[in-house]
Amino acid sequence: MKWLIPLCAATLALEAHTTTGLKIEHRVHPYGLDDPNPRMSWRLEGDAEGLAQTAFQILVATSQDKLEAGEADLWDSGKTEGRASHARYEGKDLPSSAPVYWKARSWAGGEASEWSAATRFVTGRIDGEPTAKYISFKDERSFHTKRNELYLPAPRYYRKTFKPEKKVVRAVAHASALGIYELKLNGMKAGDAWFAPGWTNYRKRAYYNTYDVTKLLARGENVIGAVVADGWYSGYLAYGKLVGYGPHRTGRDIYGKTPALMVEIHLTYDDGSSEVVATDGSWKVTTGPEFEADFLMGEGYDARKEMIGWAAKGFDDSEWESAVLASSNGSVKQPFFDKFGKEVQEFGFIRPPVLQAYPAQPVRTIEELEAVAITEPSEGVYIFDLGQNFAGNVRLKLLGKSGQKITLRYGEMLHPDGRLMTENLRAARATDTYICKGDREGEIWTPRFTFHGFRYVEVTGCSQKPPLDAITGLVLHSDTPMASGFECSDPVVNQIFRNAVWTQRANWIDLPTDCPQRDERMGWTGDAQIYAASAAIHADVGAFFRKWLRELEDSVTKEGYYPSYAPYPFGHGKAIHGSAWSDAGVIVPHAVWKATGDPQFFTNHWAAMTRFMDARMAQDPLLKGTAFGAPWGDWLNLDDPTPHEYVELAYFTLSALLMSEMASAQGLAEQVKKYDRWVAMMRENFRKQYLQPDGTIRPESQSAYVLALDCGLLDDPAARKKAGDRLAALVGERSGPNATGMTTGFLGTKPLLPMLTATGHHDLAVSLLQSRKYPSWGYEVKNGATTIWERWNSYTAEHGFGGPNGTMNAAMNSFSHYAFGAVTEWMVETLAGIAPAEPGYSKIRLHPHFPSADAVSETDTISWVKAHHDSPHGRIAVSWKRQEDGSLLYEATVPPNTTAELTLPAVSPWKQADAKPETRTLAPGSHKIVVE
Ligand code: RAM
Repeated sequence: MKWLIPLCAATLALEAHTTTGLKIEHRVHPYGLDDPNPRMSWRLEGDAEGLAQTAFQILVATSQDKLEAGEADLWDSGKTEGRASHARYEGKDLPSSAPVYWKARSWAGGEASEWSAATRFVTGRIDGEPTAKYISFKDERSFHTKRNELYLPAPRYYRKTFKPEKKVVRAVAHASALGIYELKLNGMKAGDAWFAPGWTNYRKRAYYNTYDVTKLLARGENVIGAVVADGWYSGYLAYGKLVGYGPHRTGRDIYGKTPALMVEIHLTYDDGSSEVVATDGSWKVTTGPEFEADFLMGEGYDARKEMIGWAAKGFDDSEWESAVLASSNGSVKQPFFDKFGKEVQEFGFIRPPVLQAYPAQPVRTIEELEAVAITEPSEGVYIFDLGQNFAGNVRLKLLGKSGQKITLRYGEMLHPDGRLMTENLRAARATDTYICKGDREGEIWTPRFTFHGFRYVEVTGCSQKPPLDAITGLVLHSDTPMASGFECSDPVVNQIFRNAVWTQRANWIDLPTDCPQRDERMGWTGDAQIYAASAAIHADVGAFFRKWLRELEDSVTKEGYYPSYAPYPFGHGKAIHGSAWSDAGVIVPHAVWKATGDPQFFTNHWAAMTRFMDARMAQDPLLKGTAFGAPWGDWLNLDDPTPHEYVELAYFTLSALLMSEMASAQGLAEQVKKYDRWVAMMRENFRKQYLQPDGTIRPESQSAYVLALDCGLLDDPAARKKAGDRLAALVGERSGPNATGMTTGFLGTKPLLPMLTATGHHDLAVSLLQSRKYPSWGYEVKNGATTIWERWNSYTAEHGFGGPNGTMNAAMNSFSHYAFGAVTEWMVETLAGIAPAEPGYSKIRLHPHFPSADAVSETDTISWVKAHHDSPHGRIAVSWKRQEDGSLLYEATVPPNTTAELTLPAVSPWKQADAKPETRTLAPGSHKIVVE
């Protein structure tokens, strides 16, 4: 044993600890929670070495005063023995549409902590779904049928005045829309969400958002206002226009023709009685300054038409029309075109059969970006550089004359001559228009019902060169708490990590999208499954995936297959599926369980997951791997394809392995047996069909080896070693002075570095990570990337955006696609060495992997790494460093209520390359270790 442990910062004496980090259903203080038995969690904080919970107690009350007085009128869990820092609510029925207060404390080493700070959430309609009627404007226009003509209707403004009869002590609103909406009360915006109520298959389910509007209420007359735009419901959606899907192949009105609004405000009076103000035919409706508003096409705003004070008292709405019940617009049957042909469908109002509380953090403005430069590639055309590719909007600030038209266009890249590059946006017009009102004090505008994926904004129509602060970037995304950090001695690698995190942020707009800029922005399942574990490292994505997994299940085909994207807006009941894409239905629940420790991610979906596996088995009963759905395979590989059937066998095996693990976690012994049997059969079929006597795989592609190793096709250690060696050789064969030799696509890239490390080629893995040659992550960074590109060859210095002789499709070329960013999973779990050994990190695997001092020839080999992850138990932080004397300095912070298994070589890896690893258990606290 050569480990030297000069310092263990933790003290042995027991110190007071605190109970903190309270969450309910993976959110901190949600507005709108409709689970009758929500999951409540907390964590322990304190410096005492080995701090571990022995018991907990939760108090839940209907008011803060009661909670503070210890009067838990909803639930007192009592002192409950155990280590789990989460429990399901088991108190009285939660009140509907009401604030609820709770706190928790924990015991450790015989000592109770103080009570945590009280936290609050607001319930949704626990007592049933909202019953308010959906309202619309009277829609008499004929259905849009022209594919080649854009149709962009104006959002509608709704207004209602009401006078509470008595003194209101509490007012809780639930609101939803078919479309997207913003709600106001007495001129003030309720909540801070963008794009509420999110994207669902509105024909099956919609969400409502809950707001505590007590403080927005006034005495006497009150005004509710709402603006409703097309959003996902009836706006241009995904690649519908491009490929000719949707009613009349127009790509819009996918779910219905006329957006609709639903609001109910629950007023509780001081005498205990209550009243509900809800949408009905007495509301008024009109259009406002926005003359168009569409996710893909952009927004137009005529400031001269602003209606000052429209959502407040005293505004004259006598010119406004009366709203109508959405159902009164009647039936609208139209031909719908999709992959499966033509079908006449209903585009009139259909009330979503399920209305639930929005289960995740909303999309919010997370950050503002100042412009870093302005260029003028041609006269009067100003391009603002925000310095970072992201998704969101801008705040425009300018001085203009009444009627002056300012046009904003958005792009991720510039052409070499400085022009905005928009070819890759395809049919997304991504253009906003602002018509000035001529305010001498200046004008400020932010579009509200669109977003773009961009770094550059082109501004035209100004009378003179605008100042730098004329444009501010608003970074929007689902407000998942960010949870990771990584730094090392190579700045290029640090930028790779930042690029991945930014790409996740740019694509976390209500659901995991593939890209934020072009006419796609869909929840592609292949991308999501590849990236899910990385996503869960970078952010607390529990609530986010809780929502999306419902969308995924809502889109399952009648055969039982998970679709290629979810929501699946085209097909209405039918969907394309495919190997590795459909597997998201199994892989994502597994990944989120591992990260959060919450089994509901698979228990809630177990029936659908089982049905999927059985349906897939039914089409390949001998489990040989047959073509399964669309043949995307190792998507966007570099001329090194892997057969579709092979990909199917690999992914079917992987899913069966994960199903077995999740079945075992539920104690389903028969199902464990079933999946284990399938795995054995598939391994045998793999040996027969693909594995050669010399240990090579035919047909040979880099991804064939990677998948055989990663998906569990190859279990024999000697065979794995051979496959790893051959994989390394294949990369080597293709490498050269200007080439890394990597050829893997979406499927092969994520496990490439992990499998090289696992088979003894860690130095090669590190040199690929650190390479600046083509293709690599570093090549992107060298060429200015601030996000991860869709393709290795999205841009090359030689061929620009179009590939050699324009052979590459510049239109399908996103600069913000996260699949290749999944390398960050290996960076944190393997290079830094932080991984969950048990779901939710209650047991942590600390197993860093060190490159040889001269592993990398292009640049200095990484000599130190620092990383952290904020787990459910608190921050896990590690660092390692190659010291000047060749020894290894390792430091780790292990959070309370966990244990960590640390594996380090017995002798410094830079003194003896093949020193045996040793594993030790680390208790919560800080640890500093020198390996000589
Ligand atoms: C592209 C999407 C996505 C991928 C599919 C197969 O259009 O952007 O990334 O999963 O195709």
